[in-house]
Amino acid sequence: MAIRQVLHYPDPRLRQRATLVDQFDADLRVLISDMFETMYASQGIGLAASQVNVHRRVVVIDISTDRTTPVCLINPNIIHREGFGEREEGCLSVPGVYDLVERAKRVTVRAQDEAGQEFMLAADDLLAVCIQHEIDHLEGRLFIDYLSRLKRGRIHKKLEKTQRVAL
Ligand code: QAP
Ligand code: CO
Repeated sequence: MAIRQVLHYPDPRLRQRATLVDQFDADLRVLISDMFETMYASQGIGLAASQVNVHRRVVVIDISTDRTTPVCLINPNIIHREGFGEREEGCLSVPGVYDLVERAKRVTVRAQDEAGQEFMLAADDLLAVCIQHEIDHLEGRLFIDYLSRLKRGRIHKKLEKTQRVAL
């Protein structure tokens, strides 16, 4: 197990589209366990493989407060959406930035587990939002893409600077 480095906006690698997982092997299991470890260590509720610079369709989520309800989605697809709601989002790749985003209130997702077995998951509220947010990462999309140009410009300016300091 290892904590992996999380890419920060505006790193262009966050814009890469992730490809389908077709090998359900030991490498995949290591990736998944590292992703959970990285997410738990940074107090996150969701992490996509894209954020640790692995451009494969893998997502881990745990929205429980006691951190005991891990959910892993491989090759996830939203097959049903219902309703709309606005909720404050953040992202480990956009540290210190939180803002409201409108998304579907309920989703049904079809995915594979780490053994390649297909399953469906119906989610609402925070879990539904988190699933949509993480699947966006696999497409190279970030929650700040839904904000106004003005807000995005400010976020870009702020994080571009801290990125430079970090190098
Ligand atoms: C996505 O985000 C999400 O800025 C997961 O300094 C978030 O886990 C979906 C985090 C909210 C729905 C609602 C962000 C940790 C964690 C930060 C996260 C930070 C430390 C974000
Ligand atoms: Co995120």
